[in-house]
Amino acid sequence: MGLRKKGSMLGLLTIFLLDGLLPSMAYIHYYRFSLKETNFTRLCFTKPMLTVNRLFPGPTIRVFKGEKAFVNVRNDGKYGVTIHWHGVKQPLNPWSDGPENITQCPIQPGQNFTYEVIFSDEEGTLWWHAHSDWSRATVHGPIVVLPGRGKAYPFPRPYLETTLVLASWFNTDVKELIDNAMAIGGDPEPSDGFTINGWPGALYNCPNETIYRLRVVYGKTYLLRLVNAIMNEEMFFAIAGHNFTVVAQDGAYIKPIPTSYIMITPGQTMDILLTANQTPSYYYIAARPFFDSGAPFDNTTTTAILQYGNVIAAPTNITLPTLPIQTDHDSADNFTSKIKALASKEHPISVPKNVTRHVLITVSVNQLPCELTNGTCGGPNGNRISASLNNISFATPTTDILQAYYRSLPNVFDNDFSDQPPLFFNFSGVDSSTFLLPEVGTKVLFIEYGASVEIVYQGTNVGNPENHPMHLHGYSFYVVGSAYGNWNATTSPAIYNLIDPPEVNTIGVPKNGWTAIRFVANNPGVWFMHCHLERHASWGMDTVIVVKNGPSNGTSIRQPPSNLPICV
Ligand SMILES: *[C@@H]1O[C@H](CO)[C@@H](O)[C@H](O)[C@H]1NC(C)=O
Ligand SMILES: *[C@@H]1O[C@H](CO)[C@@H](O)[C@H](O)[C@H]1NC(C)=O
Ligand SMILES: *[C@@H]1O[C@H](CO)[C@@H](O)[C@H](O)[C@H]1NC(C)=O
Ligand SMILES: *[C@@H]1O[C@H](CO)[C@@H](O)[C@H](O)[C@H]1NC(C)=O
Ligand SMILES: *[C@@H]1O[C@H](CO)[C@@H](O)[C@H](O)[C@H]1NC(C)=O
Ligand SMILES: *[C@@H]1O[C@H](CO)[C@@H](O)[C@H](O)[C@H]1NC(C)=O
Ligand SMILES: *[C@@H]1O[C@H](CO)[C@@H](O)[C@H](O)[C@H]1NC(C)=O
Ligand SMILES: *[C@@H]1O[C@H](CO)[C@@H](O)[C@H](O)[C@H]1NC(C)=O
Ligand SMILES: *[C@@H]1O[C@H](CO)[C@@H](O)[C@H](O)[C@H]1NC(C)=O
Ligand SMILES: *[C@@H]1O[C@H](CO)[C@@H](O)[C@H](O)[C@H]1NC(C)=O
Ligand SMILES: *[C@@H]1O[C@H](CO)[C@@H](O)[C@H](O)[C@H]1NC(C)=O
Ligand SMILES: *[C@@H]1O[C@H](CO)[C@@H](O)[C@H](O)[C@H]1NC(C)=O
Ligand SMILES: [Cu+2]
Repeated sequence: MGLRKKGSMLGLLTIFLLDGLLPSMAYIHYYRFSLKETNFTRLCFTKPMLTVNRLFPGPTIRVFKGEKAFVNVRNDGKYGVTIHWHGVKQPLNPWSDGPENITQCPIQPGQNFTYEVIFSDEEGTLWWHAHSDWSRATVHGPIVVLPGRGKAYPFPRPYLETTLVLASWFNTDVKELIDNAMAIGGDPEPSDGFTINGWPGALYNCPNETIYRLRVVYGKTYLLRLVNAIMNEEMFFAIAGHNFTVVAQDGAYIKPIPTSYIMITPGQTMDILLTANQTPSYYYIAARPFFDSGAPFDNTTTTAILQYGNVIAAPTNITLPTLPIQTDHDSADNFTSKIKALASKEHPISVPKNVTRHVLITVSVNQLPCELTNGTCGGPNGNRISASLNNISFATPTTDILQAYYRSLPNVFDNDFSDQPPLFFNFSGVDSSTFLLPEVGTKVLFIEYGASVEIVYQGTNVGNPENHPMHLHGYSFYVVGSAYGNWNATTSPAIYNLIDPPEVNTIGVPKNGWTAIRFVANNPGVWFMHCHLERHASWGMDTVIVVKNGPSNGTSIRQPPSNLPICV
């Protein structure tokens, strides 16, 4: 289970053979994903779970910058599934983006669909995951985007590189778990543990074999591509006895950050350079939640072992790293605030300076009246838990919005998601009742092609406020500002960073605070925008932006593929 040599793909032979069979199409990659229920015994017990190619985490997609991958997904599971290519912009091609009933209907059991995954300016680590009910818990894997062919990293070439995927482990069927929670309107049970590359580690009641080992050679530097595929918790991550340097986030380079820990939210990826220069021994790599709300969460710690290859006997005592305590938002913020775009000559950025479309979106967890006829709901005061953006709790339609928009089908969505919350009050103050009751609807935000957009996400003190990792499909965006309290149109822009803001696809909005993002709406399509905490997304903390077509064919949504699973 050591580091894999760059380019050698142990265990992924079928996939890469296919790739290798087509040398004449060097810049197009072909993958086959076979979704099946698989029995896993490595996690303390046997449990059937849905996996891709019997792997957990699933296979790695590897491309060079700007290339293309065709991924044939064949579903032999029990339920319909879709796959999303998280952080891949898919220029003009929302048809392959994946979220259920937003850009397509699910691939039904026995069916298959070929996604065309179009890379453009992404470079670094991204990931793919299922985007239907909670199947992403087990259906996910890394995407590695290498520098363009013949190009180098903007840091010394590492000796070797590997991926590290953080995931949630549920000792139950995740679809039943969320379906039951939604049926009674309560908080779903937290996961039973976390894993690193599919292994929970030493701190669970498991046999000692259930740990991922990263073997290193003294003196060498390793590139660790970290993916947070966890369902409901943001995570602190550290390596005992070692500092490391973060060099990229969400498929874009950042100014190197030397640090002893990171905070990474679900949906985010971080590329880390680790030099094995400490006393040769065994060291724990560990991750546990950053969770600053009163809601229930999985308060366990997952570990892997960093093992110097020339150490023969396992020491009896292996040191754990010091991780910030779970509620330590200072430590979370201190790390996050250090992240700046690399913004070099080779990797320039282009932050919109002249905003033409201002959008303010409140982010809340709230409540709806119970609809059960035979009992009370599982939320506070017997209500049903809900979540909203601009106090609208998103209702997933039964016809996909992309289809409805492209073919002008009526009664699928409303085009009146507002640029402002319906009401202004002291969002982050003590009044937590104003947005307690949201409106339910399928409202989408229309944006003109080419607009320079600023979206301010404003956290509210409703329900259990917490840090929300907001994710936007079809784009990456610049995080120009973030602070606690209420965003103020006069004073807040004064603290914006328009020089080297990080360019990401997922950003944590601080509890009772705000985060401002900017992007140019140059990718027409129907793009989902949602909290990447899965229970919040299930409760309605979602919306859709529709970026209209530009003036030409080359600035317009492509034709749909002929075999797209459509909603019937
Ligand atoms: C998984 O294991 C259970 C019990 O051990 C068995 O009944 C089931 O058939 C197995 N499923 C698969 C897909 O192998
Ligand atoms: C995919 O579906 C098509 C029909 O839509 C079928 O002809 C083809 O054999 C299927 N491929 C796989 C790998 O299941
Ligand atoms: C598991 O632990 C036992 C004793 O505690 C040890 O002999 C064995 O080598 C360990 N196995 C692994 C894979 O570490
Ligand atoms: C890690 O960095 C801290 C300062 O941030 C320093 O005090 C500590 O000695 C460093 N640890 C190692 C192992 O280099
Ligand atoms: C998490 O668990 C630890 C014990 O492992 C406990 O000390 C701590 O209070 C718990 N934190 C929360 C927020 O529940
Ligand atoms: C392991 O660590 C504990 C506490 O740090 C210490 O008491 C014990 O002697 C150590 N055992 C060995 C074999 O080093
Ligand atoms: C965060 O950074 C500030 C300023 O650098 C420092 O005073 C504070 O101690 C740090 N907090 C934590 C928890 O590291
Ligand atoms: C900013 O955008 C507005 C609206 O499109 C336009 O009228 C104005 O000229 C622009 N200003 C600059 C400095 O580009
Ligand atoms: C209420 O009715 C539903 C079916 O409509 C059933 O699944 C559920 O168990 C019932 N709950 C109680 C508390 O009786
Ligand atoms: C998606 O639409 C189908 C009908 O086309 C419906 O059965 C399914 O429940 C919808 N999914 C969600 C998450 O609402
Ligand atoms: C924004 O800040 C200015 C200057 O401090 C203040 O006058 C104004 O009332 C604030 N606006 C809101 C909506 O709080
Ligand atoms: C429109 O653009 C697509 C690529 O997005 C291309 O395949 C097609 O040929 C173009 N059509 C015309 C009429 O230019
Ligand atoms: Cu959230």
